[in-house]
Amino acid sequence: MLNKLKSTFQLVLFSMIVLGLCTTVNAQSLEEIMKARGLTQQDMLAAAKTYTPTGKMDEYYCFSSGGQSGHVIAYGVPSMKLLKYIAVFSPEPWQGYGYGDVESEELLNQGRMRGRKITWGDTHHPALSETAGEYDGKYLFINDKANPRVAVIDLKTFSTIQIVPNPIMKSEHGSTFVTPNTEYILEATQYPAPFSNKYVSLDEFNEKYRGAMSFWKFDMKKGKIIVKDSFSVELPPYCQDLSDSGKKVSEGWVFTNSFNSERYVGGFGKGNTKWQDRLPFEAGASSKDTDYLHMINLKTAEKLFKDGKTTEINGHAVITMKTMVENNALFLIPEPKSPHGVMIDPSGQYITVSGKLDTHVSVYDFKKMMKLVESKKYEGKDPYNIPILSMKESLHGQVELGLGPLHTQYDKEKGIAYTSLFVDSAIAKWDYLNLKLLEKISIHYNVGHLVTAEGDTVSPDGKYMISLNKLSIDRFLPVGPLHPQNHQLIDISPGKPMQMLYDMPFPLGEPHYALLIKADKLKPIKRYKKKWFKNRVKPGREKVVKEGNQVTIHSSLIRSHYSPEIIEVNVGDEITWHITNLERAQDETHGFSVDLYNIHGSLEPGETCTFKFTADMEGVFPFYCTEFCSALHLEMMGYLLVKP
Ligand code: K7E
Ligand code: CUA
Repeated sequence: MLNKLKSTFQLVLFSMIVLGLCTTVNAQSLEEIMKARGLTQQDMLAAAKTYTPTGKMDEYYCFSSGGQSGHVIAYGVPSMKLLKYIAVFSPEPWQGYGYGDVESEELLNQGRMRGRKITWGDTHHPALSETAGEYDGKYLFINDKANPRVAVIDLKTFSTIQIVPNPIMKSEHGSTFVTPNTEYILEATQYPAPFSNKYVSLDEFNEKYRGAMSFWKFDMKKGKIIVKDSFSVELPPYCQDLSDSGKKVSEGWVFTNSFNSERYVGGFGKGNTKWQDRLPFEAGASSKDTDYLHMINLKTAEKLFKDGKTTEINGHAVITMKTMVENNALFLIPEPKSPHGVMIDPSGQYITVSGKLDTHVSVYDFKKMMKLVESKKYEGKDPYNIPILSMKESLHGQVELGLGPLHTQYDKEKGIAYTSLFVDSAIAKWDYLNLKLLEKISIHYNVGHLVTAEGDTVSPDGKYMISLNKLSIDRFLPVGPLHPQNHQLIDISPGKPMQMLYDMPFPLGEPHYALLIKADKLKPIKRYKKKWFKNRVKPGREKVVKEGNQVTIHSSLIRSHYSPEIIEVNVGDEITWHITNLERAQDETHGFSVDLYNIHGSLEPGETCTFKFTADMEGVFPFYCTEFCSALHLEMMGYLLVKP
């Protein structure tokens, strides 16, 4: 409260901080603003911590999954200013993604599954490429839970460069996570299904339905997943959930948790006319007290793959559970039931698992787990003959944090972690070495994932945390029954209580995970290089080439005209239209739309795009630049004349 500020001097000083001015501001007016807008001193501090004056840049990029939009969203932190929607699995017209541009159509076609083009994705977990366990700012990866695929995004251009469908999974979730030098991108199944594309009765669930962990080999130099060097490990039909790669002491191992190790298959529908006759999935899937944390030896799996100890399924190499077990490369450890989240601490030794239905968070000690593995001390075997390690002997300990613990992130300070509490609508700060709850902060409302600055690397930054909330209820102006979600920025500076700084509505889909990376690690380009495009049109070499019904247009554009401007073709002609933006000036993007043909492109400085379509409609079709690129932008147009 203002009256707590004892002297005018303090008020002036405070005002200076808030407004970031070097000169003395009018204290009276600041007081008036606070009064008029009902702002507290805390509010003013939060404003000062996030306000980023015009022209000033943010300290971090946040890359958030875009949920059902199939996109990824980038925004700046601490300002929470939106920067870009990166089109990945869904067409996006502004970026000219999926509207006739050959390159983007090619990408969307890479993502075909069983021959079908899929034009959306349910993105959950972004991962940044790492070198020695640190973000290197080069590539971003994202998964599609609904149609099991992973995508590669180049952070030089903030655009998607590859989509790889999973040949054996029917749904996935524990993806994307990378190994410490991005040798592999992990992808784990969610809902078990047969690896084949054939019908298999649910009566054969235990025998024929399977989970898996796929290891996509990534080539950092080429910026590409090398499909033929990638493989999967067969897993039991438990619903594998989230995954994480070991680091430092646990490097070479990979972890994924699971739910429904009961292998319960529902429910109402199958011969049951009343749902009361059988438990629905959710109840049947949580009847046991524990599920299984899976522990996979990646180094051994890689060797087995290279030695050809695999089975080919749908053209993809799969290592069976049997082979993995025979080679001491697959283990299970009980974990509190229906967990969600397995996160490895910066040292690689401690693994945090939260059971949604348990108030405790369990901290496993990798060194203890390895002792059990090395001494072959097993508590038993699961129905697939996989050795089970003792939970008690693997645990470092458990801490009671609150209701519905989900995901964990780490702090710069040793031993400090943050865990989201879905049911409590809070985030707990706790000490996972000494197993103590330290502090809680309320969020609004129902947090899923949370992210701290570089919080899943070997050296987290602390400073900022973002709570990725599922509900926003009363935080924003109402927009009908479908509310935006709410990203809340929280100050986690050491030695002070956590402070809520900012609410950002997230209006595109339900984001799950997000990552925060230091802005200076990224080096995005300002214009495309000529040599990247084989169909580049040199100025003065524009032309239209007709061979039968094949029409190839080599055109260029620069403020404020297309060359050529008039194109005459016959109905049925097949058009290949190469367009080069000759601009060198920063941010001088031109658009390209052929009216009524559902064609739209974004020609960024130096870029060449190719559009392919059949001129199957007779008539007159203006084409024009859709970006307001200059004073004569409206004049930047031409005609496509299609003769009968
Ligand atoms: Cu918790 Cu898909 Cu990681 Cu949603 S997931 S929140
Ligand atoms: Cu180019 Cu408008």
